[in-house]
Amino acid sequence: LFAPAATEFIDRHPQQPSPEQVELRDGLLDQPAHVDPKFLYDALGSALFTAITQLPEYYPTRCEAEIFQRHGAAIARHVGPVQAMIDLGAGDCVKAERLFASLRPRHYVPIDISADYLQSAVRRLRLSYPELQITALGQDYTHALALPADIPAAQRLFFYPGSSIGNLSPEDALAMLRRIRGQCEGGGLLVGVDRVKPAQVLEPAYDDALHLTAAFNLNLLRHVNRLLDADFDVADWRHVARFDSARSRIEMHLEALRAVRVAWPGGQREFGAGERIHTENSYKFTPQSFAALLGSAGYRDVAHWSDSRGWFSVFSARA
Ligand code: AVI
Repeated sequence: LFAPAATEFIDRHPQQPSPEQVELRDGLLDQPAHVDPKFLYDALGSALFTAITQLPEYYPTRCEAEIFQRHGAAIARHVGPVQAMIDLGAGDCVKAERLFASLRPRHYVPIDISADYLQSAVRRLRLSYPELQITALGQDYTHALALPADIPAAQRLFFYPGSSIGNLSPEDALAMLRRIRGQCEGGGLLVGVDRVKPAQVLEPAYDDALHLTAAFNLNLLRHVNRLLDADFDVADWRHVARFDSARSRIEMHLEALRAVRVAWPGGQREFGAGERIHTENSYKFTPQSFAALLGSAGYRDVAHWSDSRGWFSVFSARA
C-alpha cells in the first residue's frame, strides 16, 4: 500500500534534453543571447509570415511576383527545358505554380519542413495539374536532401524564391549553394534575392505599422516556452529591427523592457533591461555581390532580372 510510485524513481533520472532543447538552451545562455530564426515558424508564426507578405511595407513578395510576370518569358529562355522543378521551402506552392505555364516542368518536387501544410497544397495541385508528376518531400532543406533517384542531376532546376537565402549567414549561404550545385550539375538554379536599399525602405518592411512583424518575432518566445518548458512572458519584451549597413543585413532582436529572469528545467538566465536576444538576420545583396557568391559556389552563365524599382532580383544560373 505504501510502496513508492514508480514515477518517483523516474523523476530522479530526468530525460536527456533533445538536440533542439540543447540548441535553444545554449543560444539563450550565450553572450549575447540568440535563437535560430527557424524557431519563428510554429503554426502561428507561419500564418503571421503569410500575413506579413501582404503588408504594404513588405515589398519583397510583390517585387518578386512582378519580376516573374514581366520577365517570365526571358527567364524561361535562360532556364531552358525543365524536367524537374525542385522547390525549396515550397509552403503553399503558389510561387512555383505561377511558373508552371512558362517553365512547363514534367515533375514537381516541393520540399518543406511543414509536411502537413505541403500535403494540402499538393492535393490542390494534383486536381489542377493531372499531367504533372508531383513528389512532395517533408524535409528541412537546409540539411542534405534525399531527392528522388530517378531524376538525373542535369534535369533538375532548383527553385529558391523569396530571398530565404538571405536568412543564412554568408558562410552557410555559400555552403548551401555549393550543396545544391552538387545535386544539379548540368541543370540549374532560379533564386530570388533582396537588394540593398535605403534604411527608410528596409526598416519599415521589418517593423510595420500593424505590428505583425513584432507579433511574428515575439511569438518565437511562446514557441520556445513550449519546446523548452521555459517561462518567457511576452509582455516583458519588445521587437527591434534595424538595418546594419556595414554588414548589409536587417537584424531582428527581442529586447527586455525590464530586468527579467527566465527559467527552464535545469537552467535559467537573467536579462537586464535593454538586453537583447538576436532572432534573425536578413541579408541584402547587390547584383554584383550575389553574382560573386554564385561564382564562388561554382555556378556559371549567371543572368538576373529586377523589378521596376530595382529592389529585388531573380537570378538564373547553370550548375
Ligand atoms: C523568410 N524570409 C525571407 C523573411 C525575410 O524577409 O527575411 C522572413 C521575415 N522576417 C521578418 N519579416 C519577414
